[in-house]
Amino acid sequence: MNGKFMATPLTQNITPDREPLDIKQYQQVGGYQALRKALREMSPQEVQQTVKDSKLRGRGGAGFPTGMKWSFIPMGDDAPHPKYLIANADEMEPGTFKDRLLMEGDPHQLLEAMIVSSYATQADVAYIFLRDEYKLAAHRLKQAAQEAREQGLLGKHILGSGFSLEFHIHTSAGRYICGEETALVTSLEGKRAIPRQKPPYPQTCGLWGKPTVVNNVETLCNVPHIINHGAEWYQNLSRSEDGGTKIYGTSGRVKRPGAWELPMGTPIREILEEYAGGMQEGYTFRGLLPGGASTDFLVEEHLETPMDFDAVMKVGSRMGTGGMIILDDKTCPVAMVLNLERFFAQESCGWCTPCRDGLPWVAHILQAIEEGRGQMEDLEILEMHTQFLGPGKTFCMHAPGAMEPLQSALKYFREDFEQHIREQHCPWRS
Ligand code: L3W
Repeated sequence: MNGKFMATPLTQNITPDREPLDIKQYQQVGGYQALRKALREMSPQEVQQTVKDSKLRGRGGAGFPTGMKWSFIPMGDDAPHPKYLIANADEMEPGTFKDRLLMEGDPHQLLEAMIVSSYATQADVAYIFLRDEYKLAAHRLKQAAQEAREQGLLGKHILGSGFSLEFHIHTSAGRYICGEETALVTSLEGKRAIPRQKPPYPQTCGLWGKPTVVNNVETLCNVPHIINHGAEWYQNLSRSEDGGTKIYGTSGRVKRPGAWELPMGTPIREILEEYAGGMQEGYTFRGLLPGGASTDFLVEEHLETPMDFDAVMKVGSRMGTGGMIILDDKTCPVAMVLNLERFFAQESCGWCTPCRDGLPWVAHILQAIEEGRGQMEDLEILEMHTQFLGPGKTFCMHAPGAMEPLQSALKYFREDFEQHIREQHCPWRS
């Protein structure tokens, strides 16, 4: 899966075109050792502290410190039960396919991670909230869970300890907003998937009002390795302040679109040129969205930026999921942004007015510009919408996320928008 960099804990067992390891093979390469160690040698608080010390941050897009998130879960005799742990596997961010690789390629790794993380937070029930289209992942995870149950690694009194865990796989309703943790929880309760007010955060008031941890799949998969090798080892894998590795992805007109597990903080140019092989013949790089569609464009001047949460933020975007979408010179940036805004408009849950009505309006204006019916004033209207639909103006971060590619396209590719309007047609269409 990767080239010269060998410390790839998350993907070391994944080989394309091969069936994932069965439980026996997984155990032969050290699988379930972290679970044994956690249950036999560590208290839940010690597991939490080790993850905190590792500086693991959430890989779903927001980068919230994982150990800190766990520390908000009520512990001890007075804690309300049942408590829940949910793996957010509703991977629907455009350009993002890292969690799919992890689940299809090494399902036992995720299971072990969830059992250890449930022990750390003393969860009674664990769910995988899985994107409906991920049929192969569902099949392999079900098979892995069955094997784990048969070996006493899941269910009652795991490995003869006092810790028990009920486990379910839930396939999602097929909406992007279900990946937002409170909409996910609402959907899992069988209701319409709309986000809830935060605070209270799910850690104190989540599924059916009970303490709930929601972590991304890639985030969780780091946990067994941190427990096996320690926080310092994990931190040292990284090239930046944030610990560990990151699965970066590329899509677009690069020579080798794909995903690579690399040290956190690997510079963007290195990922694009050494791993993705640079641009295809005849195509020139114009920009990229670093972490799925709901992030701001970066351009040539940003290519030396290390891909980590803080460094990408400093240059005006967010690392997000690390699934980079590349824009080339033969693709119309207006058409690209129109395509994204149509997606976001369709995926609005419809709960709050600015998002429900604003996103289709943005898509409508972009379509007019793309089809050569735009006016210069439309650019001001689009700019205004990036404010009307910005942070704090809507119930959740769906619409503000949707405004990130638009506002940065208006900044970096403004001349392309103006050319469409001046010439009353799309220069990329004959
Ligand atoms: C306790 C506080 N907990 C924050 C927790 C919170 C959550 C996590 C992150 O969106 C982004 C979004 C997408 N006390 C807390 C606290 N937490 N403050 O930390 O929370 P938050 O609100 O910063 O973000 P979020 O709502 O979880 C995630 C962006 O990711 N994104 C999309 C990714 C999509 C996928 C996918 O399809 N799989 O990953 C890409 O950039 O736009 O901004 O757990 O409870 N004071």
